[in-house]
Amino acid sequence: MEIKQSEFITSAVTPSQYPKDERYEIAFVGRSNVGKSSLINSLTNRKKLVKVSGTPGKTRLINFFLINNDFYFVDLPGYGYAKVSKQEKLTWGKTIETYLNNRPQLKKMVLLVDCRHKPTEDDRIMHSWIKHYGYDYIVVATKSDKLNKNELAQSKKTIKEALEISDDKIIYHSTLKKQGKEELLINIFSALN
Ligand SMILES: Nc1nc2c(ncn2[C@@H]2O[C@H](COP(=O)(O)OP(=O)(O)OP(=O)(O)O)[C@@H](O)[C@H]2O)c(=O)[nH]1
Ligand SMILES: [Mg+2]
Repeated sequence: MEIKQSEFITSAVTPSQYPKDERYEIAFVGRSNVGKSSLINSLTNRKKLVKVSGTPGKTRLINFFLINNDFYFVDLPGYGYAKVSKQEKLTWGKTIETYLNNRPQLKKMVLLVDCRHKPTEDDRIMHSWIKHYGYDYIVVATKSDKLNKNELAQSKKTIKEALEISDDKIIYHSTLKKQGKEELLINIFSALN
């Protein structure tokens, strides 16, 4: 599995700003700073396709990237960043819900959680939205280079319990070690076929 081509297409908040295109989409969602942009860069073999934030909580827009001239990666705005106002949190929720509400071309959601932490209340709400809307999904536990083998086993147990999911719903990924990349690409491509 390989991504040979990737390009930024557009940023959007409202549906009228989404690409006018029926091509399939894979959407990435998770807490601010969890590593969404880094993961997209890793999968596309690009260092700077998506800006990796020094300051978390910067991405307020939905960003669309055309992959292999065939489908889109959709980088959704990160949630759970403490320093944003209540109003911004509402806007975030509305932006994501509007996107999820009417997206027949959305073939899979990638829900990112930090492998070092127990999934938060926000993560659990996001997970329940995905299930509510009936989208296929995979959970990616990010930054797996930060844990040793024992800690990884404990992390898996914690994430599985918190989200009430089975083993085959979680992939561990590290941008530093490129761990989990091939497995995730296979998972994504299989949703597109
Ligand atoms: N060690 C390690 N650090 C990572 C990994 N992935 C991301 N990071 C770091 O985590 C920080 C946040 O990464 P981003 O990719 O910007 O996270 P994001 O989810 O896009 O953040 P927002 O756009 O603010 O929501 C950066 O400092 C990255 O370098 C990883 O696999 N391992
Ligand atoms: Mg980002």
